[in-house]
Amino acid sequence: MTRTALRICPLCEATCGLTLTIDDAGRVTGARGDRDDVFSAGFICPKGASFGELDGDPDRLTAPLVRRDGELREATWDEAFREVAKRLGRTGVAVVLGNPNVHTMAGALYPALIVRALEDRQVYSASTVDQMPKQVACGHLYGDPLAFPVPDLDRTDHLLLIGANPLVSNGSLATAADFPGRLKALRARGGRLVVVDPARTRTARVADRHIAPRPGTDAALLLAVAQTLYAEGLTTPVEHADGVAELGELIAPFTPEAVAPYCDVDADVVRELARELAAAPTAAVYGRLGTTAVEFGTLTSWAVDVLNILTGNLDRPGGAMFPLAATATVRPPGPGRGFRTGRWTSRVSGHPEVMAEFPLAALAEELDTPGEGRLRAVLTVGTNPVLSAPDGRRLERALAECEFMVSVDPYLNETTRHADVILPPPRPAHGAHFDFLFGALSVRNNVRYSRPAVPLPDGTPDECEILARLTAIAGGFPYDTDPAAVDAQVIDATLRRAVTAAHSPLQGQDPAELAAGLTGDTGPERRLDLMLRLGPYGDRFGADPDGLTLARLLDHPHGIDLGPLRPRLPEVLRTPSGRIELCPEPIAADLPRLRAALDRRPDDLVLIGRRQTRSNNSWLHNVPALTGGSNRCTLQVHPDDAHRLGLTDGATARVKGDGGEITAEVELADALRPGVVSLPHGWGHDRPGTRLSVAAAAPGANVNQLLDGSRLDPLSGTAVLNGFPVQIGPA
Ligand SMILES: Nc1nc2c(c(=O)[nH]1)N[C@H]1C(S)=C(S)[C@@H](COP(=O)(O)OP(=O)(O)OC[C@H]3O[C@@H](n4cnc5c(=O)[nH]c(N)nc54)[C@H](O)[C@@H]3O)O[C@H]1N2
Ligand SMILES: Nc1nc2c(c(=O)[nH]1)N[C@H]1C(S)=C(S)[C@@H](COP(=O)(O)OP(=O)(O)OC[C@H]3O[C@@H](n4cnc5c(=O)[nH]c(N)nc54)[C@H](O)[C@@H]3O)O[C@H]1N2
Ligand code: SF4
Ligand SMILES: [Mo]
Repeated sequence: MTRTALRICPLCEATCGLTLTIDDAGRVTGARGDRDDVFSAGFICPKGASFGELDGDPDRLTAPLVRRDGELREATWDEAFREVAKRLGRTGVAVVLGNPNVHTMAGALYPALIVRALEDRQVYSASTVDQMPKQVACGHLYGDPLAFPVPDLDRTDHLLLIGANPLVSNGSLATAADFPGRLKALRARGGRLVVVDPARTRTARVADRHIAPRPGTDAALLLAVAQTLYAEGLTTPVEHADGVAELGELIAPFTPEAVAPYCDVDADVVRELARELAAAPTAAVYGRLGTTAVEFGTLTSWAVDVLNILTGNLDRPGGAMFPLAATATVRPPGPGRGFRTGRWTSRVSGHPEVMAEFPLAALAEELDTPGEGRLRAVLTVGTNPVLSAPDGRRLERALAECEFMVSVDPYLNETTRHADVILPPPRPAHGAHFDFLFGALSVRNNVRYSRPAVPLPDGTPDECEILARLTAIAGGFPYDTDPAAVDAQVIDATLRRAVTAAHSPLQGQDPAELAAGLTGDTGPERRLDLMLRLGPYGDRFGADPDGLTLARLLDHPHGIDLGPLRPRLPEVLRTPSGRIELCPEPIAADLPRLRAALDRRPDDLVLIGRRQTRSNNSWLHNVPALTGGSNRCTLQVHPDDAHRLGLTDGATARVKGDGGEITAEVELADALRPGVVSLPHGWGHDRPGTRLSVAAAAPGANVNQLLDGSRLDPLSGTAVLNGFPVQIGPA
């Protein structure tokens, strides 16, 4: 006998609804798209389809591991938490958070509590190898680093897509199930798709126009587009923007002619881009990893929004809009405190903090450099920085030497093999799922929740419980503190604020009484109920009887559609002026660096990344159904370059960068711009002491070993993963 259960897919930002088939033994035997899902309507990709195989991976850890006499051995949960409480300490701890935290409830609900509970800590995350430049740009423009405009995909007439490959990645910072179908629909309704990417990607192939600039030069390209808008009188700025005239002066040097040789894009093409953008009834400019993990990441991210603002497309249907999540905090409009970075700096290299984080690329030096203030201990949650961050070799030496390391991770992999304690979350089928983050990035407002598809065995904690217990330990409480107490405390604190806040519908009510009225079977569910009820669609504890509650959401297992995106300016703005600040001082101060780059001699060969359809960063290489075929770690080289470098298809190449040397199999690819080579990341599964039997059989090479951690976008601390120089020859 089999049954089915609904489960939102946690494997990428598209957040597709899946229908799982489950057998009597609780094994997931199949996954298909849930046709009734209000957001994804049946869409699924090969990763989602192998949910069952991933869920049942025999290499997944099923019990904690604790290091005894130098070896990681299985232990009980009690022993493992006791060991953490004994050795983690509350000072000198690095908290390192990885990508899966944006895909789990635990990752949304607890890391901030752990950080706050520690007395003295440093925080690192995948943000500084990913989207931090966008956050800095939005922070300065809108006063809120989490106010991301997303392209209004379903209504736009013109999409200018820069450094993103949603046909492979399925979209990022623009949550849209079935991105391919939505792009097809855009073109079917007469809309236009323009792709800017040094590689002719799968997305570029379906575009009306593909422009292939030199990697890393997009900031200049986009500013020249903006400069053309001014020069030709094509600006129609949104009414909430300050600094329009000042901006025109600031970017005046970036004329199409001035940037053309640097970008290797004709000045006329730049002008056409500007005219098309201005002429489109509605248009959205959208950039992703090729605009963030680059030398001028923050400037490029800022330029993307500048174009949306100057063409009047920010915050209007068909343009770039701010989603409104069901769990968003409702705040009265008005000026805010604005956004600042550099409130403190890192010990070794003096990197400014950005959103209270230091660059992930600087973790190794903070760990291995002796002196006062050196980190003692490391807590990793869902991250594999030995592969995903620059110079993994140095980082792993540092991890091996640190006093104590604990990892919350289902795998014994390149990073976690250095831990003293590994706390594995259970199979995804055992977990509840709610996308706290992606509601704020969704191209259509919606809310969906999945309860666990398969009940957890008694005595096994889910990831929320694991992190709640770590929160208690970080706060100095006994290792066996009831995790529910952590949730209860958060609920109490939130309600105490809500009953005193100005404009709150709960003013004067009794927090304890309100807390008693929450529903949900677990602490995290009660916290979700609270956030939904206080949120913009919420019932506000009865003030709006038709409003959203957890109970109401549970009555809609395929989710609730909350409608198309709606204009939200000026309510989203938190700048001191209460306006969009187009020319923030830190950004203006970085422009001379870009201007200087225009005169630089281009590098002979630069490397960019590429994502693979059946992969996800560093951790899906152990699922047999997703291995092989296109999912291999090959160095793509343009045939002209290969000829010049003495490389042939299938040969082994030696690749050298600042941080070291690797070898990889050559794959000839005329889809690349000459002078550009490409390697995917997340490979390099050849280290001893891991438990990844499938991945180890086809390990690939770690592209990030080519970096030494010194190439960063200075405003955001984000590593330059795209467009860095390499030397290549036959092995
Ligand atoms: N050269 C290069 N490097 C890159 C990139 C690139 O494009 N080029 N991309 C960068 C980007 S965008 C990102 S986001 C980072 C990602 O880098 P990381 O944040 O390090 O993420 P992953 O490599 O996906 O590793 C995820 C880890 O989480 C574990 N895990 C999986 N599921 C769960 C779960 O449910 N709970 C917990 N606790 N753990 C889980 C996995 O076993 C694995 O150890 O890589 C970056 N690195
Ligand atoms: N299948 C799959 N899906 C994923 C992931 C995965 O590993 N596999 N990872 C997930 C994660 S963590 C993220 S952050 C997203 C990322 O989502 P995307 O950003 O859409 O994915 P990428 O493939 O990294 O796309 C970046 C594009 O930028 C181009 N590029 C590189 N350098 C430059 C440049 O200087 N200028 C321009 N204009 N373009 C450049 C690259 O050729 C590439 O096509 O994908 C997510 N989805
Ligand atoms: S597109 Fe993303 S969310 Fe949808 S099934 Fe594939 S991996 Fe899962
Ligand atoms: Mo990412």
